[in-house]
Amino acid sequence: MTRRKKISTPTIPTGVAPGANPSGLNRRAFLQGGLALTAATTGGKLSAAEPPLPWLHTPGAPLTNYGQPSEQERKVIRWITPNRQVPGNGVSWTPLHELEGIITPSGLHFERHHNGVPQIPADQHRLLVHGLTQRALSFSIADLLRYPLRTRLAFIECGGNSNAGWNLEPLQTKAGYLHGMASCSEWTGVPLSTILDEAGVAPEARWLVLEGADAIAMNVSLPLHKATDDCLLALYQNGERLRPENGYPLRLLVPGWEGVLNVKWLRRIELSREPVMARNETSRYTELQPDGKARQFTFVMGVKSLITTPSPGAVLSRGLHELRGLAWSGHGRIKKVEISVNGGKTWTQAELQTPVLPQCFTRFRLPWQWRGQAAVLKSRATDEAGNVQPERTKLIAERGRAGYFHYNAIVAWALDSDGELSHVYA
Ligand SMILES: Nc1nc2c(c(=O)[nH]1)N[C@H]1C(S)=C(S)[C@@H](COP(=O)(O)O)O[C@H]1N2
Ligand SMILES: [Mo]
Repeated sequence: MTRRKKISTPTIPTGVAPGANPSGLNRRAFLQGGLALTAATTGGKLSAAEPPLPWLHTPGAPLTNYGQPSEQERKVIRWITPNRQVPGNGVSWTPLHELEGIITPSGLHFERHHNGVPQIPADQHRLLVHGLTQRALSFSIADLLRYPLRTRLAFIECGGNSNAGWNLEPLQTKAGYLHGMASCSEWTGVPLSTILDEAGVAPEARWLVLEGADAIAMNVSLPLHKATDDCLLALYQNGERLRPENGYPLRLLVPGWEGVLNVKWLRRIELSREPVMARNETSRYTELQPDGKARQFTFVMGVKSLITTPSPGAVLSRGLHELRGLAWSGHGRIKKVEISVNGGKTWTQAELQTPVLPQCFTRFRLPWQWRGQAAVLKSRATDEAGNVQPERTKLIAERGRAGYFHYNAIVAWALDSDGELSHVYA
C-alpha cells in the first residue's frame, strides 16, 4: 500500500515577470511566473511524515437532503443593517468580498424588504392582470408553469446601492457592505410579454402598475416598452424555486433597471395610461438636484465596478497577486475594465472572465506584483454603450450633494506598506 506523501507548499513566485509595466500590473505575469509554481511543486522535497488527519481513516458524515456550506465557511453571511424601528424593513448585503465567479448563491442574494417576508403557499397565490387590457386574467402558479420558460442571468441592484459613497468621509467597512445591494442569479420564468399578449394590451396603455403580496402591498410603475422587451415573471432562481426572501412564489425580473421595479411576491399588474406615482417613485428612488428639482424614473443602473480581492479587511503579502473584481451595467455588456494601482495616474486593462453577458455580473482579473509600496487600487469599467464609470469628483460635480441613489463612482482602496487596505476618496 502506498502511503500518501506530504508535498511541500508551493512558493508563489515573487520575481518581477518579464514584460511587467512599472506599476507591476501584467496580464501575463502568472503565465510567465507560473513556471516557478510548477517547479516548486514537483521539485520541492517530499516529506513522508503524515500528521494525524482523522478524515483519511474514519468514515465521513452521512448523506443529507439539502446541502449546507462547510462549517469552515459559516462566516460567509449576509450582513444585516441594524434597524430598530421596523424589523421587517431593511437591507441585508451580499458579501461580495467573500465570493468568486459571477453567480450569487441564493442564500446570499441581498435582501431589501419594506415590510418583511410573507410566507405564501404557492397554490394560494394568484397573479391578476387587468386594467387597459382586452380581458382581465388571473393566473395560478401552476398556470404560469405551463407556458414556455426562458432562462437568463441577470444582476439585481437596489437604486440605493453604494449610497455611502455620498458621505463626506469614506465609510470603513468591507466591500460587500458598501456595494453588496447587488447580486446576480440565473433566473427562469415566463416572459412578461407572453402574459401581456394573452391579456391583450389596449392601444392607449403606456404603463404597468405592479403590486406585491407583502403586507405593505408595495407598488411601483413600469413603462410598457420595458415590460414587452425583456422582463421575466421569475419562478426559479439558480435552478431551484425562488427563495421566500427573493419573492417566492413569483417575482418580476426587470433586467438592468433599479431593484425596486423587480417586485417580489407579485400579485397584480394593472395596465394604465399614467404611472401610479407610488411612494417608491416619488418620495423614494428619486433624486434631489442642486436646483431643488428631483430626477424621477431614473431606471437604468449605471456602469459600475469594484475590486473585491483584495479589499478592506484583507492583509496583503508582498509578491504576485491576482487582483479580482466585479463589473456590471444596466445598459448592456461590460466592454472593458481597467485597473490602476497608483490612484488613477496609469491604467492597465484587466482580463474579462467569460461569459460576458448583458445586465450580468462580469468577473475581471489582473495579476499584480506588489513590492510593498503604498498604493491606491481602483477599477474603471466601460460598457458596450460607451458609458465609463466616473471618478467620484465628476459624479458629484454632475449630480450635486443631495444625491442618495444611483451612486456608481470609481471605488478606491488604499494599501499601506503593512499590506492593510482601507476605503478612500482618491
Ligand atoms: N413586494 C415587494 N417587492 C420588492 C420590495 C419590497 O419591499 N416588496 N423591495 C424592492 C427593492 S427596493 C429591491 S432593491 C428589490 C430587492 O430584491 P431582493 O430582496 O430579492 O434582493 O426588491 C424590490 N421588490
Ligand atoms: Mo431598492
